[in-house]
Amino acid sequence: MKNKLKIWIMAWVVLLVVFSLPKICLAAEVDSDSDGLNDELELKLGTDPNNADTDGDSFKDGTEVYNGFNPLAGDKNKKIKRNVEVNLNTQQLSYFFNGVKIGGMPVSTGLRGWDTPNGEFKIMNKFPSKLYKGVNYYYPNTKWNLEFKRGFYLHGAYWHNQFGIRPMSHGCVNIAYKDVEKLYRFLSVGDVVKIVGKTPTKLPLKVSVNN
Ligand SMILES: [Ca+2]
Ligand SMILES: [Ca+2]
Ligand SMILES: [Ca+2]
Repeated sequence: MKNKLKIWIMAWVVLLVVFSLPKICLAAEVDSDSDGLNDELELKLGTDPNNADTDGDSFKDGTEVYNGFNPLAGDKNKKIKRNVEVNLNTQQLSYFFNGVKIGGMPVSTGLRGWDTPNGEFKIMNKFPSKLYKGVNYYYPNTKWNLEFKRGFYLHGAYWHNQFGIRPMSHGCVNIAYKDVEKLYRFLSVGDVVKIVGKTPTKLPLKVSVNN
């Protein structure tokens, strides 16, 4: 009898956990005050998940963070730390606000022999549009370019769709147009770009669904 009771209690506990799982997973997606930052991120960043404009400067928390401004500084625009990390092994880029990861995107870095350089760099220049050309390529009007080392950029690429799948470039970090503008708006000259890992050799990293 005692054992039966134990089994019943365990079954109820399992059921409870199973039914509450989707809610737990969903919490990361909930944006209670509709300010563009989910509740979980707001807790990490120290903003109020129930107030769309924590510092009352008329700009929403999410708008401030994703444009690189401090959502807690009012109109004083206190300096905050913004940085990017590109992992060559995984062909993924992550970006951080005050040490908190607030987003990521797949990329295509330099091909073997044209490897994107490892190290810690700083954004030197921002150009909304740029021409890239070489012996076998000519890409005019390329959008959203962030130079992090002389001649090396994080930039949009409209001529392929291999982001997160394989390296494609002559050393730059290629990003899909749907992702790159957000990163361009977020980063300023002087922000840190860290490149880690090694150009992968076993390819593709995942199966392409588009090509
Ligand atoms: Ca929010
Ligand atoms: Ca908020
Ligand atoms: Ca604000």
